[in-house]
Amino acid sequence: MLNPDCKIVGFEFLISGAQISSVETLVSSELFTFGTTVSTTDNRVAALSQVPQFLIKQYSPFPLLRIYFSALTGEEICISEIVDVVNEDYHGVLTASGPCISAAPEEASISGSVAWPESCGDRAMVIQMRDTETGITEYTMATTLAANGAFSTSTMLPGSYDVRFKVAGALAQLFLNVAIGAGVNSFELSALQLGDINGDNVVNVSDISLLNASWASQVGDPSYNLVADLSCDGVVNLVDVSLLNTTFGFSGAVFGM
Ligand SMILES: [Ca+2]
Ligand SMILES: [Ca+2]
Repeated sequence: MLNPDCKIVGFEFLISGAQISSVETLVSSELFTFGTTVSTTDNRVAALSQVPQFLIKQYSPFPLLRIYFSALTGEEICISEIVDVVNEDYHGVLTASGPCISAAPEEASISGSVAWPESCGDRAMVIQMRDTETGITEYTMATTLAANGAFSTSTMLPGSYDVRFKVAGALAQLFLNVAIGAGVNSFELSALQLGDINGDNVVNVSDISLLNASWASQVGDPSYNLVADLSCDGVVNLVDVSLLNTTFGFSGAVFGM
């Protein structure tokens, strides 16, 4: 609301693009008390002050009402018609409404990179997003770590999240309490710790067993397991055992309680 020329005692307008359910007054009752009625059948909001109160002149726009809606019915939410705004003499005054607002929720996505040998090629990756307020894991997104070390996700709602990255064969990394805003959000992962061949986020004897199962195999062999080929040189051998030993006993990040 902006009323630099006259005091206001009442107003009535229609909303399009959303099915409104209720309104809340945002003006202090010490300044101005008005009874508000809402017609949900035609999305009408009307208000009239209690005599002898009026809304004093406002020289910059200020929030008057918060309008709650139960459903979106269009791509934009608009004040489709201002029926009237009435001044202290109960005369109608000149009115205009601002632009419509988009009804589409804002969307965010993640894009990131990590140091990754090109010889390792594409690798499966899972990104999980846990809402920091509710503790609910809102998104579990399967994506691909590309041979150049880049990855990205589909869209999500902006918010505050704990974000967990798990690349197949590597231990998970966790970023806590990240503000994910509209648009692309960038992440830089630290060096991946390889050796989690069975994918349980721990490097232990189970992974050694799987490495043994593809021992001396090469790319194309039925027993070749690319996740066991930690060095990405196309063969599973002692080099890979040495690499696995550097992370043996380590475990990756998990969402805490
Ligand atoms: Ca493991
Ligand atoms: Ca190897």
